[in-house]
Amino acid sequence: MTDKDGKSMPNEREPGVPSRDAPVTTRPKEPPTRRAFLTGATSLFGAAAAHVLLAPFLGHAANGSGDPTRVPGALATEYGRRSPFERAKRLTKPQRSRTPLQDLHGIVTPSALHFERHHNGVPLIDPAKHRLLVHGLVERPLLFTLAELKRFPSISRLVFIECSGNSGKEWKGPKGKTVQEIHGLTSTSEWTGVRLSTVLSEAGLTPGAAWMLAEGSDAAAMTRSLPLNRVLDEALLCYAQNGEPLRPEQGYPLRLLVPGYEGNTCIKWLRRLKLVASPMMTREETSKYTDLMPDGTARQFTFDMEAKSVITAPSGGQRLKKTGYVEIRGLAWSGRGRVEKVEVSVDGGKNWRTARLQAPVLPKCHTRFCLDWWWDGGKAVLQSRCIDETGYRQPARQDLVEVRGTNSYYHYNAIQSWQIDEAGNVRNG
Ligand SMILES: Nc1nc2c(c(=O)[nH]1)N[C@H]1C(S)=C(S)[C@@H](COP(=O)(O)O)O[C@H]1N2
Ligand SMILES: [Mo]
Repeated sequence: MTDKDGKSMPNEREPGVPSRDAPVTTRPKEPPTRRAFLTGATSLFGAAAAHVLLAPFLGHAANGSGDPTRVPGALATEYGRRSPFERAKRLTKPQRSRTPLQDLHGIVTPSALHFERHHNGVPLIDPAKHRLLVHGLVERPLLFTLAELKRFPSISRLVFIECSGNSGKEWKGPKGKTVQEIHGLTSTSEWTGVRLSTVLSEAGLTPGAAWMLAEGSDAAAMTRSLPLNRVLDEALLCYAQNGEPLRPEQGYPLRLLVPGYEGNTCIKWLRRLKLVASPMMTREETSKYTDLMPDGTARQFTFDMEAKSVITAPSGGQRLKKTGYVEIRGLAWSGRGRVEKVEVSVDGGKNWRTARLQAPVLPKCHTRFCLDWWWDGGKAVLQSRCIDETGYRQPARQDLVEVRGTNSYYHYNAIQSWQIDEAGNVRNG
């Protein structure tokens, strides 16, 4: 097909030629026009979205028969897209967005749906100009380009990140509506980079180097101090996520990843590591990321994300439409290591059954669990609890509050309850 200037129009194709054994009469006499098609599509996808999302599939649409075997499909693309029928999206606020956990399968979060938390926006950084400075208590202060960092031996690991503020509003009681709204500040990616220990051994630590300040090159210039003896074995300087360079939102072109630690330690847009003798007591580790205890003291440097789990289906805001078989599905994780076991209750914690864990079960990584259930149409309260390889068991809300009080905002990992009523509606409770 050509337009009026005679140029070929790759997105608009002839209606399909029927296959040999298909009756010719099924071919529409008058295929709907592109305009008519878009009008129809508009009701499904919205005006602006219809043009963008469906443009590659116009050949199909013009065919009008609804039979995808009767017309050649969309052409190959340089950078892929999802089906225009799929609508899962992040729940955004200006400086954060939440992963739609209820819509995901397995353990990997698609990069485009990884949660985001930035303290002052996402910077635009030219990787060719980006540098990492390593200085302080080192024998040789060094300035690295990205190309130099990529030359070092690489390592890839599937690891979750969780913001320590995830589910923080639940300290005051059940507040959020959906699993995305309550627990969506956690995601899992395969991260690739160079070990922190590799880079630090190039610089050479001098005696007395016990902590490390990490700094980002965003408008917040976010910083955290980290204890070297805890992070040296595992921390990575990452330049890739799920097989491609980091997304800008995840710290392009370089981020720190401290597996199992609270998300804010994973400094994005990383530009500086300073080796020091003791923590620098920056704004983020004094006014911000501390936990106020019932006696008025504040716990500081509570880095580890304790074991947690949540049922993602059925979950808040959803409705069970039929009685009978339901696969209860969820995610469990621990910043201390592997998930050992997940137990699920359908009666508000009176009885517990052991859930199936889907392989792979990796340390400091989301783990998918499932349980067969028959819903009889009655009321139910769904809960899950994670037990990690250290033997730690995710606490009930009252047990957590007994120890921590309700002054805290960060590090809320209590058991989530989903109430189901006789109509099948699922609510936080
Ligand atoms: N430079 C910089 N690094 C940062 C932040 C930031 O605002 N600036 N936010 C932190 C917080 S609070 C979290 S929870 C994680 C979120 O990582 P993500 O946006 O890739 O999910 O990044 C951390 N690293
Ligand atoms: Mo965070």
